[in-house]
Amino acid sequence: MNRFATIAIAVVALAALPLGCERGSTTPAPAAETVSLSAPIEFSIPVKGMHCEGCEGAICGKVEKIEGVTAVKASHTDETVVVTAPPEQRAAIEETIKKLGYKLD
Ligand SMILES: [Cu+2]
Repeated sequence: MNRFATIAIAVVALAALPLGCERGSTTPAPAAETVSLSAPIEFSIPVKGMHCEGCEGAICGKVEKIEGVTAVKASHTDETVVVTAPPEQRAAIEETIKKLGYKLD
């Protein structure tokens, strides 16, 4: 009777082990990598110093790589960069444009 109980416990313990492993391996974290950003909104940033399509392209290329940015439209004739992005990313976007050598109003 006693020996049977010991075996039963051992079987339960063995059965629980791979189950625990499996639970551990299904948890790894795609969720942990998604930073929580607000919903993107469209806003326009006045930018001085763009004088051709090359300038527009330089700004678009850099800004669209910023996390959360879903659309960028630069216009040297309007002197604006219209961005669709989470509002908390605005500072990073403006900083990126400044680093490219353009002036913000
Ligand atoms: Cu240019």
